[in-house]
Amino acid sequence: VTRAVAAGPGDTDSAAWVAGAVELAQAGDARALARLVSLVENGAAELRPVMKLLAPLTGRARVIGLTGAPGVGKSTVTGALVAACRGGGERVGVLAVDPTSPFSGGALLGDRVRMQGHATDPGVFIRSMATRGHLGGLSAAVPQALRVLDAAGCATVLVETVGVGQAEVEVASLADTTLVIVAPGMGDAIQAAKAGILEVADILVVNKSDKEGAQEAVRDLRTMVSMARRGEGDWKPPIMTTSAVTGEGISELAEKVDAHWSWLGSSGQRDARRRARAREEITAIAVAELRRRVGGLPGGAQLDDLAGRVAAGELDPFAAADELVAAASRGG
Ligand SMILES: Nc1nc2c(ncn2[C@@H]2O[C@H](COP(=O)(O)OP(=O)(O)O)[C@@H](O)[C@H]2O)c(=O)[nH]1
Ligand SMILES: [Mg+2]
Repeated sequence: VTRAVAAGPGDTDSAAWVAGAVELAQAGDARALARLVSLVENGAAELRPVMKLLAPLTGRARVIGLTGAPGVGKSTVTGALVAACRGGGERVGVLAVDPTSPFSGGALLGDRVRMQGHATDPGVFIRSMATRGHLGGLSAAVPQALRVLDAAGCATVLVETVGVGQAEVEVASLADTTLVIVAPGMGDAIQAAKAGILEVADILVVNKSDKEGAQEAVRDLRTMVSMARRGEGDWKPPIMTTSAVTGEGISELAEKVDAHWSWLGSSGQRDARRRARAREEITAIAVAELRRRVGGLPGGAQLDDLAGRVAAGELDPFAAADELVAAASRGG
């Protein structure tokens, strides 16, 4: 059975490899799963047949996003939540999009004691994702990696992203439930508010509650949450306190995540969010594809010609772009 994986992509019979790898991944084979995620990361040619095979197997996983500034404890909270989710026996996936994450390739460098159990637990698949290399960037790679984990039967996937700007707002749009994590005494709450991150939060977490200043952070967040415009029946982000290193507050946090999941279902927001996610995904792929085609037009002669005319004032750049897009749509 392992032969299908050992053969690897690029093999003459890549369709058979793909089918074999998908089957193995579904059966819980971590190596097959890892190789499928690698295909995504590298934007490999096999990606299309993989996604076609996976499509009917997707749509079941619950995606939980965790974001926040470096050092607030995202990875530690993620690890603690993995334990909470595994308590129910379900398979759990972790995607770390934080370059500083101690999760890398299934090996855990940081927080050894808490995470070692997970590293050897076949029910937990952990993977860090690099941002470089993929044409469509993270916004294209992460949703496809999520599809792989979803199809492989992970009931919950936790996605950790470092919170510094646009990227986590994008990744937050992938999640069913987004946790924004802050730590006391870092001015995080205010920074997060400025960066617009609080707006994407479904649950706010003040981690490191064992440290001084936790209550102030809770107060700051409460003020900011109360100022946000919210309609009747909208979800009001609760503010939770945790100490991820001791595990304090983690089960309450896990309960809140469950409560949000239920609300998503009863309010119709789950479907709405997933449609929004699919829209983003399609757009990212289409844009990358168009970019590839425009860049790949024969000899770039048409673009050169258009550029000459635009530079000479014979043609406006919009009309030129229309011509280029039309040509790209005919080709490929
Ligand atoms: N005191 C305390 N330290 C914590 C807590 N959670 C995480 N840490 C520590 O904070 C540091 C950064 O944690 P990490 O999870 O890597 O943060 P990340 O960069 O947000 O992923 C590590 O040394 C953790 O052990 C907590 O609740 N209390
Ligand atoms: Mg981290």
